[in-house]
Order: sequence, then structure tokens, then C-alpha cells
Amino acid sequence: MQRTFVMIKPDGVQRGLIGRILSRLEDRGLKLVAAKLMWVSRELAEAHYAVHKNQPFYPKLIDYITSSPVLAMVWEGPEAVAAVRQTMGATRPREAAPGSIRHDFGLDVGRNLTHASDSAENAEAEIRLWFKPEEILSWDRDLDRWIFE
Ligand code: D4T
Repeated sequence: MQRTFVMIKPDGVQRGLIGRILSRLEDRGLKLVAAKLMWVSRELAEAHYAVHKNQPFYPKLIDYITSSPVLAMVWEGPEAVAAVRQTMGATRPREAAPGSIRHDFGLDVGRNLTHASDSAENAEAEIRLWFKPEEILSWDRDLDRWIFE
């Protein structure tokens, strides 16, 4: 099983979309193994988005992500990184596939509701950045044998 880091960004929390976004991941069969509602410090935001430091949108991105609480999570499943990215849809909501979260709930790239790790390596690094090891649970879900082959 693979793990991936997922965040519901401030717009998703403020718009009351936490339940609907989580339902889509649960419905798909992915398993939640860690979650916390938190304010993101500028330091954490800058570490998370370090790769975008020289992009013109970077200052607004940091302001946005620190503007209101986010829900940080770890989800588990077979090829969870790719599966969750697919459920989220393309970065730009107006280019995201119908049925994806970003298409169905969003319009602007600067309000694209969610983050999900884009590779197995980044997932491991992001999980380490956002969570302490003891905050991530290993648990058996009784349904697993009906979802995982
Ligand atoms: P995140 O990291 O938020 O899940 O988004 P993606 O992985 O889908 O996309 P990304 O890393 O390319 O972009 C990070 C973040 O920056 C915002 N952004 C991006 C923006 O405001 N303007 C832009 O032109 C781009 C490319 C949105 C997501």
C-alpha cells in the first residue's frame, strides 16, 4: 500500500466542503490514516512550497495557504498518489476533468481547494514535513478485503 499527503486548503474549509471532499476519497476506497485541522505557519508554508519560491504566484500562494485553517491528512491505498491526484483533477480547475473535485467545486487556480502529493518521493517528504510518526495510524478496516484485491 502507498501513502500520500492530502490537504483541504483554506477555501475548501471555509466553504464547508470538508465532508464532501472526504466522501469522495472514502467512496473510492482510500483509507484515512492521519488527519488534523491546523493553521499553517509561514515557515511550514514556505517549506511545503519551496519548489515554487521563484514563481510569480508564490507570495499570493503563501498568503492564501496561511489565511485560514487547513485539513492536513494522510490517505492510504494501492497507488494512492496517482489515484488521489486523479480524484482531485488538474491543478487549474477550468482544465480539470468533469467529476473531479477541482472541476466540480472550483474555477480559479489560486482557489483550487486541495493539495495532493505528485510523486511517491514527494509524498514521503510531505508526510514527514506535516506529521509526526505517532500521528499516523496503522489500522485494519473490515471492508478492506472487499476493496483491495
Ligand atoms: P498543489 O501543490 O497545491 O496540490 O497543486 P498542484 O500540485 O496541482 O500544482 P502545482 O504544484 O503546480 O502548484 C502549486 C500551487 O500553486 C498554485 N498556482 C499554480 C497558482 O496560484 N498559479 C499558477 O499559475 C500555478 C501553476 C496552485 C497550486
